Amino acid sequence: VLVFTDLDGTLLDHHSYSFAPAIPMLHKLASMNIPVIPNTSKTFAEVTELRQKLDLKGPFIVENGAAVYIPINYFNTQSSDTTSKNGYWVKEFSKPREHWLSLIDKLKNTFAGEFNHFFNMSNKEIIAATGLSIKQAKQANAREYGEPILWLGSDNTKHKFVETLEELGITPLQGGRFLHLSGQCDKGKALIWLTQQFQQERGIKNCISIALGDGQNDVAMLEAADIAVQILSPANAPPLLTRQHDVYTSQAYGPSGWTECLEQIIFKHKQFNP
Ligand code: 2M8
Ligand code: MG
Ligand code: MG
Repeated sequence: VLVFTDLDGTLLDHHSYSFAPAIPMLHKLASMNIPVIPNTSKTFAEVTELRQKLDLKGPFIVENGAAVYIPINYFNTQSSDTTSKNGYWVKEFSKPREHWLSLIDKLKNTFAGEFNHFFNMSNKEIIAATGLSIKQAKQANAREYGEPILWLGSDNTKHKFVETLEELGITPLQGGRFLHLSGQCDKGKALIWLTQQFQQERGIKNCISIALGDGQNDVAMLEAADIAVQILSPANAPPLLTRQHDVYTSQAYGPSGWTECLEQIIFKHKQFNP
């Protein structure tokens, strides 16, 4: 069993970024040897700090599926499609940030004054938009692959902006606060790739994946997993899924809802217990 989890609005509270209500369940999953794999819009810099606080030692997925980081020697063999970087094996699914920044530059005249984006924002502006601390705001801006866009204009112009991108073959992903621009990657593709790595490594065909998320950018991950958990969010309506089976929806927000649904799943699938 593998647990793939979104962070903002899911394992972390949308406003306070606290994960306190999830601590007992994190301990329980650790005692059951079930890896908890962050699958998030956040950057490598943000996740490496957070996973220490969460006491997670395994792989993680950053910037909406743009890259998978596996601690070196977490698996016995390195997959040939990964590179080694900063103590991790890295599988990349997106072009670098610069690519998306130059594309955004080309759209600036057509959508003048309608949006701002992280590269162009001061730490103060990022803090005002997110409620992060200055250190966290810098880590959030240390992006390798994609670019978060803060929409200032109307829903109508935002819709036109998304259409323009889609005509260029780009599918932006909507997070709790920002529209994320990166390559043809999403949290679902990254989940599938990493699940295959676990299966090859363990010589088994059917690792059960559980995915938890609260936003539109989690849909691909929730569709790709064996069990999907929609976490209730104060910021947006639950993500619309096409699948009907093995879907749980939390009653509580964020980390409380995270615990609530994992308790139900573990109770229902008693075979998960060692
Ligand atoms: C951004 O991600 C969230 C994910 O839902 C959003 O779009 O609202 C990212 O910039 C991330 O790096 C940052 O930590 C987060 C802070 O709320 O916002
Ligand atoms: Mg979220
Ligand atoms: Mg997210």
